Amino acid sequence: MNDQLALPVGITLDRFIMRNEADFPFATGELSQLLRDIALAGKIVNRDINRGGLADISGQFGSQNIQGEQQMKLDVIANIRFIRALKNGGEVCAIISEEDPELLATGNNKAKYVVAIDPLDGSSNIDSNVSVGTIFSIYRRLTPMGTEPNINDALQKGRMQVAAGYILYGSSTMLVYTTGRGVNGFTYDYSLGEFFLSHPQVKTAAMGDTYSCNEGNMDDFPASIQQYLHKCKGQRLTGRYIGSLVADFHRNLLKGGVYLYPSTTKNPTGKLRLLYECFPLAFIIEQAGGIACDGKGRILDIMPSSLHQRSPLYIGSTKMVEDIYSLCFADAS
Ligand code: P6P
Repeated sequence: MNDQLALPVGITLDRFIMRNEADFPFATGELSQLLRDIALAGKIVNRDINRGGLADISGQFGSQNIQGEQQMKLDVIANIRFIRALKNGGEVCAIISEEDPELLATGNNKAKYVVAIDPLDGSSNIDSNVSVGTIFSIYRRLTPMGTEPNINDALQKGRMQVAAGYILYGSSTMLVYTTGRGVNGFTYDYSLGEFFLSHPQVKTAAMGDTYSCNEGNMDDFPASIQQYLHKCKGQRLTGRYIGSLVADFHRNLLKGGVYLYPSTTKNPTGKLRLLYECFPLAFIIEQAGGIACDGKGRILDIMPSSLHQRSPLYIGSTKMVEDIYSLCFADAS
């Protein structure tokens, strides 16, 4: 399928969606509306984050999510904002959220889409004003329209995604997404309340000079990963680790590089979640010319067996990820 036609920088997200809907011969507008619903919730969460310290919504909420992680107040708020936008938008029959243990049926049983979402990834950083992000993945439901959705609608291979994206709440707020025809980035102008196309047809370099990894866990990593990291140091590559996946991923997407979160003793199957972290970012990186693997195979080929399943993740510039894969493969042989 051809990449999307490069449209002029400065076009609004809404007009971009409309122009590209025309390229989909059987488009009926639901996916376009769903993308608008996500963008709207992103604008609201952006406002909440920007006034976090002033509105007594910073700090911990006082409970844990299913992952056993302390929820921040803004985790809970962001989750409420996105779920409300997706329910009210009417295009989604079911939601899988990092913040909720079970599949959430929206009641829109005639809707054809399912969304997996991490409403606010990296939120443990938020009180120190480090960039955080929302990550989302969109599938077509498998159950018949008009019926109650079930878990099988959510447990689909990564390659079955119809769209994926993230919103980075950073020095500027950006929405970056793909519908399978390339990757495009939009920057939010809060004075106008609009996202504008700023990064058309993003492509990632085949090789980068940056690796992102929590080296504090180095002694816990598989030998092949320790070997790769020693190789990076020998080549004088730059270690950059923000500890916020969307921020680390976005930098590597634009400048080239690789992000690694291997399995550790604490997280023997990896820390990152397949459905709403690994799959959407893998779809984006592959659309931008990069690769994502778990050390055994491509992330997008994995068939998930549970909603909050975790996976090791090596994602970014093709040559760097291929290098990691070869070392993991040799280690396993
Ligand atoms: P560690 C945040 O909790 C997150 O899911 C990602 O955003 C980030 O890359 C990673 O975990 C950080 O994990 O163990 O290095 O603090």
